[in-house]
Amino acid sequence: MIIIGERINGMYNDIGKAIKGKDPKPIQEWARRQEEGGADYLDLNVGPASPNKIEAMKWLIEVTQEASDLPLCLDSTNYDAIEEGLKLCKKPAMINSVPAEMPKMERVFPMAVQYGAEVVALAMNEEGIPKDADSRIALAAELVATADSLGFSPEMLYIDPLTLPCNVAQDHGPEVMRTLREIKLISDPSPKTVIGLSNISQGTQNRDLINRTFAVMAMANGLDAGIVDANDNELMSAIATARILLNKDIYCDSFVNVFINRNR
Ligand code: THG
Repeated sequence: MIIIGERINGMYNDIGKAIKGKDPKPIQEWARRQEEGGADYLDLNVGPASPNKIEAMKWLIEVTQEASDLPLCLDSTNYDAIEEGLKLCKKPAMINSVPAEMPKMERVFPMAVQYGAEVVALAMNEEGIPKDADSRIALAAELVATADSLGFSPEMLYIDPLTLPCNVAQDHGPEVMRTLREIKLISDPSPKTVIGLSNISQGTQNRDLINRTFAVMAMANGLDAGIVDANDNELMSAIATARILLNKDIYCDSFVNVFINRNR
């Protein structure tokens, strides 16, 4: 599974404060820590409190790139902030995200083609997040068809079935699993899938256990990428183990020592 580190998000106090006070240190420290933890991409989200989203995103990209060479996942609903950000990214980035709404898809997909970016697309539209798998899959099909009509390849597309906290939307769990499986049948080549993992446990007890259980379940149902806490060692170990059990990595004792028991 592709690991997208979730931690550089203005929703966290330390990051929100760092953005406001233009202090690069906490950002750069989290960039390095997540890379060490095993992140493949770094999600950058300026958070709800930043008044100037464009300037904040540009600053976040610049300071992050001073600390890490990882590709970036630009997490914003402000597409001007994303476009200005894409101009600064040293590596092809990921745009996070676009819903199945025509004007937004028409803004995002051509921009992604222009900058060689991947796209995270949400299984939701003007009416919100559907409860059942069939409606999510229908939205995913709409996203794939629209992307294709705008010259964007499904292989560069990561569909997010969207997860709500299990304490308020417990019945969504099995629907998300079926959505993950059936998204692979939409097209050939198929789109990829991604989930913002920590959403599933917001407001619950024992968050880490819920996160890692959900992660391996989703992986068994075909999940390709996750926006996750890359510094949760139990989670990262569970993901590494699931990769072996799903035959994505070769099992050997030295592998187990290096990747599963690391940092313990
Ligand atoms: N899908 C996509 N992008 C996303 C999400 C998604 N981006 C944002 C989010 N969801 C993924 N990132 C996070 C980051 C943090 C948390 C959840 C998801 C989180 N934060 C603590 C909380 O809210 O309890 C904050 C604690 C604190 O403030 O210290 O859980 O689903 N495409």
